[in-house]
Amino acid sequence: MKFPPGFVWGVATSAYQIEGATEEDGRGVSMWDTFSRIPGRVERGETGEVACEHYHRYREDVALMADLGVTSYRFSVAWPRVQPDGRGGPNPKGLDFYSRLVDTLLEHGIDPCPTLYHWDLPQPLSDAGGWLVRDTAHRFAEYAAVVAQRLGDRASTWITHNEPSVSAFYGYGLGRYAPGEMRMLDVFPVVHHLLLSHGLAVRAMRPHLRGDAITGIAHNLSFGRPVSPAPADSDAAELLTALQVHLFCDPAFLGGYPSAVLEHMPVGNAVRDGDLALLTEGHDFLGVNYYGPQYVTAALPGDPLPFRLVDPPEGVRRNELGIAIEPAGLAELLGYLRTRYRSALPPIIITENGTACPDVPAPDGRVEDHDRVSYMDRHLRAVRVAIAEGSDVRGYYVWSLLDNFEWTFGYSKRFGLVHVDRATRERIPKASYHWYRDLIAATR
Ligand code: IFM
Repeated sequence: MKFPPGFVWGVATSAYQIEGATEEDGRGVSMWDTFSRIPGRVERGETGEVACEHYHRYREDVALMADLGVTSYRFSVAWPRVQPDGRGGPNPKGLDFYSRLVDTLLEHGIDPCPTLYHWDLPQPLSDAGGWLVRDTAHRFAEYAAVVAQRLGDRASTWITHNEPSVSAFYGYGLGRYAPGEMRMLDVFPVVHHLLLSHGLAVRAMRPHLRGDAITGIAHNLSFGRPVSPAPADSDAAELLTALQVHLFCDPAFLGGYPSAVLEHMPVGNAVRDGDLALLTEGHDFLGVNYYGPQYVTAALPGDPLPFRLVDPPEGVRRNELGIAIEPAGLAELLGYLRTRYRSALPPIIITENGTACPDVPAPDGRVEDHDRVSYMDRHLRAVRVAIAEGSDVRGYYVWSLLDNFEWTFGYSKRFGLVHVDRATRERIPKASYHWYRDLIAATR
Protein backbone atom coordinates (compact mmCIF):
# COMPACT_ATOMS: atom_id res chain seq x y z
CA MET A 1 0.00 0.00 0.00
CA LYS A 2 1.41 3.38 -0.98
CA PHE A 3 0.66 6.53 1.00
CA PRO A 4 1.62 10.14 0.30
CA PRO A 5 5.06 11.30 1.43
CA GLY A 6 5.07 12.49 5.03
CA PHE A 7 1.97 10.45 5.88
CA VAL A 8 1.72 10.28 9.69
CA TRP A 9 1.57 6.81 11.24
CA GLY A 10 0.35 6.81 14.79
CA VAL A 11 -1.32 5.16 17.72
CA ALA A 12 -3.85 6.79 20.05
CA THR A 13 -4.82 6.44 23.71
CA SER A 14 -6.54 8.58 26.34
CA ALA A 15 -5.63 9.54 29.87
CA TYR A 16 -8.45 8.01 31.88
CA GLN A 17 -8.31 4.80 29.86
CA ILE A 18 -4.62 4.05 30.48
CA GLU A 19 -2.94 6.23 33.11
CA GLY A 20 -4.22 4.95 36.45
CA ALA A 21 -2.61 6.79 39.40
CA THR A 22 -5.84 8.72 39.83
CA GLU A 23 -4.94 9.80 43.33
CA GLU A 24 -1.28 10.59 42.82
CA ASP A 25 0.72 13.78 42.58
CA GLY A 26 -2.17 16.10 43.30
CA ARG A 27 -4.55 14.93 40.57
CA GLY A 28 -8.12 16.07 41.24
CA VAL A 29 -11.26 13.99 40.78
CA SER A 30 -12.75 13.66 37.31
CA MET A 31 -16.38 12.98 36.50
CA TRP A 32 -15.35 9.55 35.24
CA ASP A 33 -13.87 8.69 38.68
CA THR A 34 -17.24 9.51 40.14
CA PHE A 35 -19.37 7.92 37.43
CA SER A 36 -17.45 4.64 37.30
CA ARG A 37 -17.94 4.18 41.04
CA ILE A 38 -21.73 4.33 40.76
CA PRO A 39 -22.91 0.71 40.98
CA GLY A 40 -24.18 -0.60 37.66
CA ARG A 41 -22.58 2.06 35.47
CA VAL A 42 -19.49 0.06 34.43
CA GLU A 43 -19.27 -3.71 33.98
CA ARG A 44 -18.01 -5.47 37.11
CA GLY A 45 -17.66 -2.08 38.82
CA GLU A 46 -14.32 -1.45 37.12
CA THR A 47 -12.72 2.01 37.16
CA GLY A 48 -9.66 3.77 35.76
CA GLU A 49 -7.95 3.80 39.15
CA VAL A 50 -5.12 1.52 38.04
CA ALA A 51 -5.87 1.07 34.32
CA CYS A 52 -2.63 0.22 32.45
CA GLU A 53 -0.38 1.96 35.01
CA HIS A 54 0.81 4.11 32.11
CA TYR A 55 1.50 6.98 34.51
CA HIS A 56 4.35 4.87 35.89
CA ARG A 57 5.13 2.76 32.83
CA TYR A 58 5.13 5.48 30.19
CA ARG A 59 8.79 4.88 29.31
CA GLU A 60 8.07 1.24 28.55
CA ASP A 61 5.09 2.30 26.44
CA VAL A 62 7.10 4.86 24.50
CA ALA A 63 9.73 2.17 23.85
CA LEU A 64 6.96 -0.04 22.43
CA MET A 65 5.91 2.82 20.15
CA ALA A 66 9.47 3.42 19.05
CA ASP A 67 9.87 -0.24 18.19
CA LEU A 68 6.59 -0.08 16.29
CA GLY A 69 8.01 2.78 14.23
CA VAL A 70 5.11 5.22 14.63
CA THR A 71 5.85 8.82 13.75
CA SER A 72 3.28 10.28 16.15
CA TYR A 73 1.53 9.43 19.41
CA ARG A 74 -1.91 10.83 20.17
CA PHE A 75 -2.46 10.93 23.94
CA SER A 76 -4.80 12.98 26.06
CA VAL A 77 -4.00 15.30 28.94
CA ALA A 78 -6.09 14.75 32.06
CA TRP A 79 -7.54 18.14 32.94
CA PRO A 80 -7.83 17.18 36.65
CA ARG A 81 -4.09 16.43 36.75
CA VAL A 82 -3.31 19.91 35.46
CA GLN A 83 -6.03 21.87 37.28
CA PRO A 84 -7.40 19.67 40.07
CA ASP A 85 -10.43 21.94 40.55
CA GLY A 86 -10.80 22.83 36.89
CA ARG A 87 -9.62 26.39 37.41
CA GLY A 88 -6.76 28.46 38.72
CA GLY A 89 -3.05 27.82 39.13
CA PRO A 90 -1.73 24.59 37.66
CA ASN A 91 -0.60 21.54 39.59
CA PRO A 92 3.13 21.42 38.70
CA LYS A 93 3.46 17.67 39.19
CA GLY A 94 0.63 17.00 36.79
CA LEU A 95 2.15 19.19 34.11
CA ASP A 96 5.58 17.65 34.75
CA PHE A 97 4.23 14.22 33.86
CA TYR A 98 3.14 15.36 30.41
CA SER A 99 6.35 17.28 29.92
CA ARG A 100 8.38 14.13 30.70
CA LEU A 101 6.18 12.13 28.34
CA VAL A 102 6.69 14.65 25.54
CA ASP A 103 10.46 14.68 26.07
CA THR A 104 10.60 10.90 26.05
CA LEU A 105 8.60 10.78 22.81
CA LEU A 106 10.88 13.31 21.15
CA GLU A 107 13.97 11.39 22.29
CA HIS A 108 12.57 8.47 20.28
CA GLY A 109 11.71 10.59 17.25
CA ILE A 110 7.95 10.43 17.88
CA ASP A 111 5.83 13.56 17.49
CA PRO A 112 3.57 14.24 20.46
CA CYS A 113 -0.07 14.89 19.53
CA PRO A 114 -1.90 15.99 22.68
CA THR A 115 -5.69 15.94 22.98
CA LEU A 116 -6.87 18.31 25.68
CA TYR A 117 -10.21 16.76 26.49
CA HIS A 118 -11.09 13.09 26.32
CA TRP A 119 -14.11 13.20 28.63
CA ASP A 120 -12.46 13.48 32.06
CA LEU A 121 -13.99 16.76 33.22
CA PRO A 122 -12.83 17.92 36.68
CA GLN A 123 -15.62 16.97 39.10
CA PRO A 124 -16.06 20.50 40.52
CA LEU A 125 -16.85 21.77 37.02
CA SER A 126 -19.27 18.92 36.47
CA ASP A 127 -20.94 19.78 39.78
CA ALA A 128 -21.28 23.37 38.58
CA GLY A 129 -23.23 22.24 35.51
CA GLY A 130 -20.51 20.76 33.30
CA TRP A 131 -20.88 21.42 29.58
CA LEU A 132 -24.44 22.60 30.05
CA VAL A 133 -23.05 25.90 31.29
CA ARG A 134 -21.11 28.42 29.26
CA ASP A 135 -18.53 29.04 31.96
CA THR A 136 -17.06 25.58 31.33
CA ALA A 137 -16.04 26.72 27.84
CA HIS A 138 -14.10 29.61 29.40
CA ARG A 139 -12.52 27.34 31.99
CA PHE A 140 -11.46 25.02 29.16
CA ALA A 141 -9.76 27.88 27.32
CA GLU A 142 -7.87 28.79 30.50
CA TYR A 143 -6.76 25.18 30.95
CA ALA A 144 -5.76 24.90 27.28
CA ALA A 145 -3.52 27.95 27.65
CA VAL A 146 -1.85 26.42 30.72
CA VAL A 147 -1.04 23.22 28.83
CA ALA A 148 0.07 25.11 25.71
CA GLN A 149 2.38 27.27 27.81
CA ARG A 150 4.14 24.14 29.03
CA LEU A 151 4.10 21.87 25.96
CA GLY A 152 3.64 24.37 23.13
CA ASP A 153 7.35 24.57 22.34
CA ARG A 154 7.49 20.81 21.62
CA ALA A 155 4.09 19.61 20.37
CA SER A 156 2.92 20.70 16.95
CA THR A 157 -0.37 18.82 16.38
CA TRP A 158 -3.06 19.75 18.88
CA ILE A 159 -6.53 18.32 19.31
CA THR A 160 -8.87 20.16 21.62
CA HIS A 161 -11.78 17.72 21.91
CA ASN A 162 -12.22 14.03 21.37
CA GLU A 163 -15.65 13.15 19.95
CA PRO A 164 -17.81 16.03 21.17
CA SER A 165 -20.84 14.09 19.88
CA VAL A 166 -20.15 11.32 22.35
CA SER A 167 -19.63 13.84 25.17
CA ALA A 168 -22.99 15.39 24.32
CA PHE A 169 -25.19 12.45 23.38
CA TYR A 170 -23.73 9.66 25.52
CA GLY A 171 -22.88 11.89 28.49
CA TYR A 172 -25.85 14.25 28.62
CA GLY A 173 -28.43 12.66 26.29
CA LEU A 174 -28.53 8.93 26.83
CA GLY A 175 -26.84 8.80 30.24
CA ARG A 176 -24.49 6.00 29.22
CA TYR A 177 -21.31 7.96 29.95
CA ALA A 178 -20.37 10.51 32.61
CA PRO A 179 -22.02 12.58 33.89
CA GLY A 180 -24.95 10.27 33.13
CA GLU A 181 -27.70 12.77 32.32
CA MET A 182 -30.66 11.63 30.25
CA ARG A 183 -31.86 14.70 28.36
CA MET A 184 -32.23 12.84 25.05
CA LEU A 185 -31.87 15.46 22.28
CA ASP A 186 -32.14 18.37 24.69
CA VAL A 187 -28.37 18.79 24.66
CA PHE A 188 -27.86 21.69 22.29
CA PRO A 189 -26.16 23.86 24.96
CA VAL A 190 -23.66 21.04 25.54
CA VAL A 191 -22.90 20.80 21.82
CA HIS A 192 -22.54 24.55 21.50
CA HIS A 193 -20.35 25.00 24.57
CA LEU A 194 -18.03 22.19 23.46
CA LEU A 195 -17.63 23.63 19.97
CA LEU A 196 -17.35 27.17 21.30
CA SER A 197 -14.67 26.08 23.73
CA HIS A 198 -12.57 24.86 20.79
CA GLY A 199 -12.46 28.36 19.31
CA LEU A 200 -11.84 29.98 22.69
CA ALA A 201 -9.09 27.47 23.49
CA VAL A 202 -7.31 27.90 20.17
CA ARG A 203 -7.29 31.68 20.66
CA ALA A 204 -5.89 31.26 24.17
CA MET A 205 -3.27 28.74 23.08
CA ARG A 206 -1.95 30.51 19.98
CA PRO A 207 0.57 32.79 21.71
CA HIS A 208 2.19 29.72 23.30
CA LEU A 209 2.29 27.45 20.25
CA ARG A 210 5.07 26.99 17.73
CA GLY A 211 4.61 28.79 14.45
CA ASP A 212 4.07 25.49 12.63
CA ALA A 213 1.49 24.17 15.12
CA ILE A 214 -1.85 22.93 13.79
CA THR A 215 -5.09 22.55 15.72
CA GLY A 216 -8.28 20.59 15.20
CA ILE A 217 -11.06 18.51 16.75
CA ALA A 218 -11.33 14.71 16.55
CA HIS A 219 -14.94 13.98 15.61
CA ASN A 220 -16.61 10.61 15.73
CA LEU A 221 -18.15 10.60 12.26
CA SER A 222 -20.32 7.90 10.82
CA PHE A 223 -23.47 7.39 8.83
CA GLY A 224 -26.85 6.42 10.09
CA ARG A 225 -27.84 3.38 8.01
CA PRO A 226 -31.48 2.35 7.56
CA VAL A 227 -32.24 -1.31 8.26
CA SER A 228 -34.69 -1.32 5.35
CA PRO A 229 -35.39 0.80 2.27
CA ALA A 230 -38.71 1.96 3.80
CA PRO A 231 -38.89 5.78 3.57
CA ALA A 232 -39.43 6.13 7.33
CA ASP A 233 -36.24 4.15 8.02
CA SER A 234 -34.32 6.21 5.45
CA ASP A 235 -35.55 9.42 7.07
CA ALA A 236 -34.44 8.14 10.46
CA ALA A 237 -30.99 7.32 9.07
CA GLU A 238 -30.70 10.72 7.42
CA LEU A 239 -31.51 12.45 10.68
CA LEU A 240 -28.94 10.40 12.53
CA THR A 241 -26.26 11.25 9.95
CA ALA A 242 -27.19 14.91 10.32
CA LEU A 243 -26.91 14.68 14.11
CA GLN A 244 -23.52 12.99 13.94
CA VAL A 245 -21.94 14.81 11.03
CA HIS A 246 -23.76 18.04 10.12
CA LEU A 247 -24.38 19.24 13.67
CA PHE A 248 -20.69 19.03 14.53
CA CYS A 249 -19.01 19.94 11.21
CA ASP A 250 -21.34 22.48 9.59
CA PRO A 251 -20.58 25.22 12.14
CA ALA A 252 -16.85 24.95 11.35
CA PHE A 253 -17.06 24.52 7.58
CA LEU A 254 -20.39 26.08 6.57
CA GLY A 255 -20.52 28.82 9.21
CA GLY A 256 -23.69 27.79 11.05
CA TYR A 257 -25.76 25.04 12.60
CA PRO A 258 -27.91 22.89 10.27
CA SER A 259 -31.47 24.12 10.63
CA ALA A 260 -32.98 20.70 9.86
CA VAL A 261 -31.23 19.26 12.91
CA LEU A 262 -32.15 22.14 15.18
CA GLU A 263 -35.83 21.38 14.55
CA HIS A 264 -35.26 18.34 16.77
CA MET A 265 -33.29 20.10 19.51
CA PRO A 266 -34.44 22.89 21.79
CA VAL A 267 -31.90 25.61 21.06
CA GLY A 268 -32.69 28.10 23.84
CA ASN A 269 -30.39 31.08 24.08
CA ALA A 270 -27.05 29.30 24.11
CA VAL A 271 -25.69 31.04 21.00
CA ARG A 272 -24.55 34.63 21.60
CA ASP A 273 -23.35 37.34 19.25
CA GLY A 274 -19.91 36.55 17.92
CA ASP A 275 -20.10 32.83 18.70
CA LEU A 276 -20.55 31.62 15.13
CA ALA A 277 -17.32 33.30 14.05
CA LEU A 278 -15.49 31.55 16.88
CA LEU A 279 -16.84 28.17 15.76
CA THR A 280 -15.00 28.50 12.45
CA GLU A 281 -11.59 29.16 14.04
CA GLY A 282 -8.73 26.77 14.56
CA HIS A 283 -9.61 24.00 12.10
CA ASP A 284 -6.27 23.38 10.40
CA PHE A 285 -7.32 19.74 10.02
CA LEU A 286 -10.39 17.62 10.64
CA GLY A 287 -9.77 14.63 12.90
CA VAL A 288 -11.96 11.69 11.87
CA ASN A 289 -12.55 8.84 14.29
CA TYR A 290 -14.16 6.06 12.28
CA TYR A 291 -15.44 2.73 13.57
CA GLY A 292 -18.54 1.91 11.53
CA PRO A 293 -22.07 3.01 10.71
CA GLN A 294 -24.97 2.98 13.15
CA TYR A 295 -28.11 1.16 12.04
CA VAL A 296 -31.50 2.74 12.74
CA THR A 297 -35.20 2.30 12.13
CA ALA A 298 -38.06 4.74 12.38
CA ALA A 299 -39.15 5.51 15.93
CA LEU A 300 -42.20 3.77 17.36
CA PRO A 301 -44.91 5.75 19.12
CA GLY A 302 -43.71 6.71 22.58
CA ASP A 303 -39.99 6.38 21.76
CA PRO A 304 -37.92 9.09 23.46
CA LEU A 305 -35.89 9.76 20.28
CA PRO A 306 -37.08 10.47 16.73
CA PHE A 307 -35.35 7.24 15.57
CA ARG A 308 -34.52 3.89 17.09
CA LEU A 309 -30.90 2.69 17.31
CA VAL A 310 -30.68 -1.00 16.46
CA ASP A 311 -28.08 -3.75 16.03
CA PRO A 312 -26.64 -4.28 12.56
CA PRO A 313 -28.79 -6.69 10.55
CA GLU A 314 -27.90 -10.39 10.17
CA GLY A 315 -24.95 -10.86 7.86
CA VAL A 316 -23.23 -7.57 8.74
CA ARG A 317 -20.02 -8.31 10.62
CA ARG A 318 -19.61 -6.53 13.93
CA ASN A 319 -16.91 -6.05 16.52
CA GLU A 320 -17.05 -7.05 20.17
CA LEU A 321 -18.98 -3.86 20.99
CA GLY A 322 -21.61 -4.73 18.39
CA ILE A 323 -20.43 -1.98 15.99
CA ALA A 324 -20.87 -2.83 12.30
CA ILE A 325 -17.61 -3.39 10.43
CA GLU A 326 -17.82 -1.64 7.04
CA PRO A 327 -14.43 -0.51 5.70
CA ALA A 328 -16.02 0.82 2.50
CA GLY A 329 -18.02 3.16 4.73
CA LEU A 330 -14.80 5.02 5.54
CA ALA A 331 -14.11 5.82 1.87
CA GLU A 332 -17.77 6.72 1.50
CA LEU A 333 -17.59 9.04 4.52
CA LEU A 334 -14.44 10.77 3.26
CA GLY A 335 -16.13 11.29 -0.12
CA TYR A 336 -19.23 12.64 1.59
CA LEU A 337 -17.14 15.19 3.52
CA ARG A 338 -15.43 16.27 0.27
CA THR A 339 -18.76 16.81 -1.40
CA ARG A 340 -20.49 18.55 1.48
CA TYR A 341 -17.72 20.90 2.57
CA ARG A 342 -15.77 21.33 -0.70
CA SER A 343 -13.01 23.93 -0.45
CA ALA A 344 -13.82 24.65 3.22
CA LEU A 345 -12.75 21.12 4.19
CA PRO A 346 -9.23 21.14 5.64
CA PRO A 347 -6.86 18.17 5.39
CA ILE A 348 -8.06 15.10 7.23
CA ILE A 349 -6.29 13.00 9.82
CA ILE A 350 -7.82 9.66 10.76
CA THR A 351 -7.41 10.22 14.49
CA GLU A 352 -8.92 6.84 15.53
CA ASN A 353 -9.69 3.55 13.82
CA GLY A 354 -9.54 0.11 15.34
CA THR A 355 -11.53 -2.81 16.61
CA ALA A 356 -12.21 -4.89 19.70
CA CYS A 357 -11.42 -8.62 19.45
CA PRO A 358 -11.42 -11.36 22.13
CA ASP A 359 -7.59 -11.65 22.01
CA VAL A 360 -6.75 -14.52 24.33
CA PRO A 361 -3.01 -15.29 24.57
CA ALA A 362 -2.14 -18.79 23.28
CA PRO A 363 -0.19 -21.16 25.58
CA ASP A 364 3.03 -19.94 23.95
CA GLY A 365 2.08 -16.37 24.97
CA ARG A 366 1.36 -15.14 21.46
CA VAL A 367 -1.76 -13.16 20.68
CA GLU A 368 -2.85 -13.94 17.12
CA ASP A 369 -5.40 -11.19 16.49
CA HIS A 370 -5.82 -11.79 12.77
CA ASP A 371 -9.28 -10.22 12.75
CA ARG A 372 -7.71 -6.92 13.84
CA VAL A 373 -5.06 -7.20 11.13
CA SER A 374 -7.77 -7.74 8.54
CA TYR A 375 -9.77 -4.81 9.96
CA MET A 376 -6.82 -2.42 9.76
CA ASP A 377 -5.77 -3.66 6.34
CA ARG A 378 -9.25 -3.15 4.90
CA HIS A 379 -9.68 0.29 6.47
CA LEU A 380 -6.30 1.46 5.25
CA ARG A 381 -7.22 0.28 1.76
CA ALA A 382 -10.38 2.38 2.08
CA VAL A 383 -8.21 5.37 3.01
CA ARG A 384 -6.13 4.70 -0.10
CA VAL A 385 -9.28 4.64 -2.22
CA ALA A 386 -10.40 7.96 -0.76
CA ILE A 387 -6.99 9.53 -1.38
CA ALA A 388 -7.10 8.32 -4.98
CA GLU A 389 -10.55 9.89 -5.31
CA GLY A 390 -9.31 13.24 -4.06
CA SER A 391 -9.35 13.21 -0.24
CA ASP A 392 -6.41 14.93 1.41
CA VAL A 393 -5.71 12.45 4.22
CA ARG A 394 -2.50 13.19 6.08
CA GLY A 395 -2.31 10.49 8.75
CA TYR A 396 -3.79 7.46 10.48
CA TYR A 397 -3.81 6.63 14.20
CA VAL A 398 -4.77 3.17 15.39
CA TRP A 399 -7.07 2.99 18.37
CA SER A 400 -5.34 1.82 20.46
CA LEU A 401 -1.77 1.15 21.52
CA LEU A 402 -2.87 -0.79 24.60
CA ASP A 403 -5.85 -2.81 25.77
CA ASN A 404 -7.47 -0.34 28.13
CA PHE A 405 -10.51 0.84 30.09
CA GLU A 406 -13.31 0.78 27.51
CA TRP A 407 -15.69 3.03 29.46
CA THR A 408 -18.93 1.24 30.41
CA PHE A 409 -17.44 -2.07 29.25
CA GLY A 410 -14.60 -1.77 31.76
CA TYR A 411 -11.63 -3.91 30.74
CA SER A 412 -13.70 -6.59 29.01
CA LYS A 413 -13.14 -5.21 25.51
CA ARG A 414 -9.68 -5.17 24.01
CA PHE A 415 -8.73 -2.63 21.32
CA GLY A 416 -4.93 -2.74 21.75
CA LEU A 417 -2.11 -3.62 19.39
CA VAL A 418 -0.50 -4.62 22.67
CA HIS A 419 -2.16 -7.05 25.04
CA VAL A 420 -2.21 -5.92 28.69
CA ASP A 421 -2.49 -8.62 31.33
CA ARG A 422 -5.18 -7.51 33.75
CA ALA A 423 -3.41 -8.87 36.82
CA THR A 424 0.23 -8.01 36.14
CA ARG A 425 -0.13 -5.24 33.46
CA GLU A 426 2.51 -7.10 31.47
CA ARG A 427 2.51 -5.90 27.86
CA ILE A 428 2.56 -8.45 25.00
CA PRO A 429 2.65 -7.10 21.43
CA LYS A 430 -0.01 -8.87 19.37
CA ALA A 431 0.21 -10.07 15.75
CA SER A 432 -1.42 -6.76 14.71
CA TYR A 433 1.46 -4.84 16.30
CA HIS A 434 3.96 -6.77 14.18
CA TRP A 435 1.79 -6.32 11.08
CA TYR A 436 1.51 -2.55 11.65
CA ARG A 437 5.26 -2.31 12.27
CA ASP A 438 5.99 -4.04 8.96
CA LEU A 439 3.49 -1.85 7.15
CA ILE A 440 5.00 1.36 8.54
CA ALA A 441 8.52 0.18 7.70
CA ALA A 442 7.46 -0.70 4.15
CA THR A 443 5.71 2.60 3.51
CA ARG A 444 8.22 5.01 5.04
O1 IFM B 1 -12.23 3.76 23.54
C1 IFM B 1 -12.94 4.65 22.74
C2 IFM B 1 -12.28 6.02 22.77
O2 IFM B 1 -12.19 6.51 24.05
C3 IFM B 1 -13.05 7.00 21.93
N1 IFM B 1 -13.33 6.49 20.62
C4 IFM B 1 -13.85 5.15 20.52
C5 IFM B 1 -12.99 4.19 21.30
C6 IFM B 1 -13.50 2.74 21.16
O3 IFM B 1 -14.79 2.61 21.60
